[in-house]
Amino acid sequence: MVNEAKDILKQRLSAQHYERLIAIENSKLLRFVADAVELTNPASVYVCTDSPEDIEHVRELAVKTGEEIPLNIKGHTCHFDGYNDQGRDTFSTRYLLPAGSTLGESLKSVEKQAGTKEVRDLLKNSMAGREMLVSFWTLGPVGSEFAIPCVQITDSPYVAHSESLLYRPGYEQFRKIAASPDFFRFLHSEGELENGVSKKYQSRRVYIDLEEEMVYSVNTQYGGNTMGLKKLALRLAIQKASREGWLAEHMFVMGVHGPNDRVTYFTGAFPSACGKTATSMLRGQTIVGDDIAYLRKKNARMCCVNVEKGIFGIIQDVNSKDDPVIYKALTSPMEVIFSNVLIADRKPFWLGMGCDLPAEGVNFSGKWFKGKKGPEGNEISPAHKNARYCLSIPDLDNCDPALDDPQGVSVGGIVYGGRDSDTWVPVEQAFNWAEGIILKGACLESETTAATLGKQGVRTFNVMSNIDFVSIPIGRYVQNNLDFAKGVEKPPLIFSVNYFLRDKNNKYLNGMADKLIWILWAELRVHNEVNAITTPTGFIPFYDDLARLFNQHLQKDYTKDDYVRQFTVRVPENLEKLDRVEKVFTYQVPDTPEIIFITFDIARTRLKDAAQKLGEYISPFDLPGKQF
Ligand code: OXD
Ligand code: MN
Repeated sequence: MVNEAKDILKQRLSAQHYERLIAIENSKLLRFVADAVELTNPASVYVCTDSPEDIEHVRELAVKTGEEIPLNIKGHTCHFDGYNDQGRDTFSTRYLLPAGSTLGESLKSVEKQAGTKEVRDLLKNSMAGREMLVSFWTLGPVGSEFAIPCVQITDSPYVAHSESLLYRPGYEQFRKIAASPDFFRFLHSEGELENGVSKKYQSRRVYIDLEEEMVYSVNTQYGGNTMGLKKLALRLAIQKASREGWLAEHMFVMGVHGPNDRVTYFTGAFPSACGKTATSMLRGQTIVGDDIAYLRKKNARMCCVNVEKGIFGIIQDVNSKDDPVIYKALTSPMEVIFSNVLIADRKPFWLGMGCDLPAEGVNFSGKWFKGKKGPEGNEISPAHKNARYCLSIPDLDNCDPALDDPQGVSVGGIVYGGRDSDTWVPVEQAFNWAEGIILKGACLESETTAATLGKQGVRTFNVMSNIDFVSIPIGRYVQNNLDFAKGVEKPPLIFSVNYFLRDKNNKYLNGMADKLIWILWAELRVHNEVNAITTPTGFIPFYDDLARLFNQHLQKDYTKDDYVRQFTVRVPENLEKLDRVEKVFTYQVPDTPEIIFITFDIARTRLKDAAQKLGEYISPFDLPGKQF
């Protein structure tokens, strides 16, 4: 078998690229590449090492093929995905499962044999006339206990280029693991192109083989469907983590800077497009990562790393006032790939950038002018709501020094937040770890956004903000989170945050900048430096503490009226939420741990008792333990 693979590779690769592969001495890798070459039939194969010359080759190829267009600032390019290929396709992303097995109703799957045949048929000859790129990356800091080696095969230099910004190099790491079969594999082809974009988007498929730890992706270019190491690897990692006793989460990691130069590390799970990147980039704080974290227990502490080293972030609403660090990066000479923005005069424009947009240019629909209508008759917006930027964190002014620490950082606090217009208060600490996991993480609901294809604004259950990526039965996934605190001396405190709370007139109750205050308050709680008010749902801040923090960090007068509007406990909405989420667990999660239902009952009783004494809408000033 290996010899057969070697023969194929020898025939199809130049001596230089054949040698690069053979130098790794891994038969599983050789078979994977040989199979992909035979299946997709590329005109040539380029095996990338970690050298700057190889990354330069990929960068140049992206421009030569037209997948990226150079912009007016050095290092900046722009890529467009097809009109119908602007987000993660959660419908066509499926697990390949042997007949008769299931991961639970809510996780989409396809029978393995038939699904594998289907996607391989779509991949047949898909790279004809194009160069296949074989690149090696590492999830997590190179050489650390957290690290997982990965190999990505793609015919899209845009995908390989983006990954060079987002992930740590892995070729030398592969040489070190030698014959080990323990790595993730990704095979992607954009398929037939028309005007530079995937033509057969209706045959877009992203199929995940959990047993083989490999993913096929075809007829798509959008990063979330094609960059294997991002959300596709997260699915593989969740299963691996469950087997091995660690966690893979959809979480940022940031250094929160408290008094006297103290830095406390927080992780935060938010569904896509709900403020996760903006939180990790808060003014005065430092970023380790904005999207995916691996957590392990070490010496009775919970430690975590950023799986990535870059950001593939949503660009809408990034402006000099609200996101000064990113805005500066996006307007300075450094490597940035913009995608699906509006280009005019070789400059990128996006929604919410803080200036008027030009009336014409080029966007994801091709040549664009104000008033242009799409096939469904709606006006096409100048830039897509899910337009993105891709850059490397070490290029940012606020990069945390622990980004590449092989030990990871010790976690002090965890925040969960969704797009919630009417229930949760802006910040609240859970009473303990189990309540935090169950009533904050496992109860997350959010309104759908442009990060995924389909209707926006629909309130959906999104356990730990990981619902799109969970690859094990959901009950077991929650239980793994509950169990993770065992043996940890001081488990991180768990908080919920809500940046999207509105009043009866649908007006947001908070400004964009306010999130800094919630995070700084949480940091003080981790160190026991502020007291809190006990509510039926958790601990909330005292008014005086918030007023001081608003004044000190935002130079803003925080009024008692604002406080009451934001922190009033909304009993009916909280009860409705418990009922909604309980229904999901009851009907869609057959392996729900009993502790979830018990905890829901306890929370319900607390809410009802409080309502009886204090009414359905309880001002924080009416709650016990108040101090002014
Ligand atoms: C992302 C997403 O790109 O979650 O991070 O969609
Ligand atoms: Mn994400």
